[in-house]
Amino acid sequence: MTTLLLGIGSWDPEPWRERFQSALPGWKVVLPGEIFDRRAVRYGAAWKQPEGTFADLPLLDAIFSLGAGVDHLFKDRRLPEGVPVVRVVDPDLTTRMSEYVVMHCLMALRRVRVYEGFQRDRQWIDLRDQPQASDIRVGLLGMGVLGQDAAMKLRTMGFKVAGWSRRPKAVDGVEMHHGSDGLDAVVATSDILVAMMPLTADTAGILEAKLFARMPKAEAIGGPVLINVGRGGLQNEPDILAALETGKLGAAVLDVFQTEPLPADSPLWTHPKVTVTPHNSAISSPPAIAAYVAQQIRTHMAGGDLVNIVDPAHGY
Ligand code: NDP
Ligand code: OXD
Repeated sequence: MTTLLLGIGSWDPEPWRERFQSALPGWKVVLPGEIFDRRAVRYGAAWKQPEGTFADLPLLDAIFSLGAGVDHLFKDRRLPEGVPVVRVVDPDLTTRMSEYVVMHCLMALRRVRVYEGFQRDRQWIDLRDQPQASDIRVGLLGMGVLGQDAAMKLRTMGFKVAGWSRRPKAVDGVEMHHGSDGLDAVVATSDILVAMMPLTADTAGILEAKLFARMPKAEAIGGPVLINVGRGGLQNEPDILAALETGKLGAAVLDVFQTEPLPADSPLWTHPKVTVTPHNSAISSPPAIAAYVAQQIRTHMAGGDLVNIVDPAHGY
């Protein structure tokens, strides 16, 4: 029986199996460790799969990441070469991400953390100094599917938006920069810096002390704000903590971490200027993402092309 192999490491696989089973009637949906015919596996779908999940599958046609990112696949040393890796591009996930980014930019603009502190102390304080969104510059590191949607929605709220990509690109209403020279230009003019790019050999550790030192003072919002929704491997956590202490950063909103789940003894949990969320700024919802993958499988089996295949040479 034609088989889909689900390699899921950090989520409960059963809701995914159920969804795929109903999206692909007549298929067998199996998990690593179960007994199945390896020659029957035509497709794989993965989120943080156990190493080697997709090795020794002679008729494997494609592997689908169950998220937008694919770093979890490329770090598997036994990932079969030459099998296309497809990522998620889906409005459900994109919308969730933009909600998160716009919400945290608005919270920084309206000094929500400061007012929560006043409320805790029963203090009726009005800072009066209230910038408009149009006074605040948001820099988006990564201007792909997610960056471009967030840019459009941030502009609708009035923010000034700049973006950074690997290759030159034009995006309506956004001041675009690219390459290593372009990074300086974006960082130096971003009151709020949002990391929305993949973790690759080129981007690992990019959010570090030297970059924070180049951010503007952003006094209107109490200091520059870092938002990382990309990957934990982009950030140097001791540098973030040090920059918060010296005031190089005014606040950090972190959805992703070097180690996930974030260890209980991490000082990030309790830092008064840090917001921690559990890597859920844009969750992959089983109904939406299983439907997306199943549609691609049907198209491919009917002789059509897969879309949103990533380039292994660039790692995204
Ligand atoms: P895309 O591939 O559509 O966009 C990636 C962007 O990053 C592109 O603009 C690309 O540049 C840019 N980029 C990549 N490498 C570099 C580099 N070396 N220098 C400068 N820019 C670079 O990805 P998505 O927008 O769909 O997703 C982005 C990332 O968001 C994912 O890879 C994942 O890590 C993360 N994510 C996190 C989630 C969460 O819940 N926290 C949920 C979903 C995604 P170019 O345009 O030139 O190719
Ligand atoms: C993704 C994620 O890459 O959820 O989609 O991190």
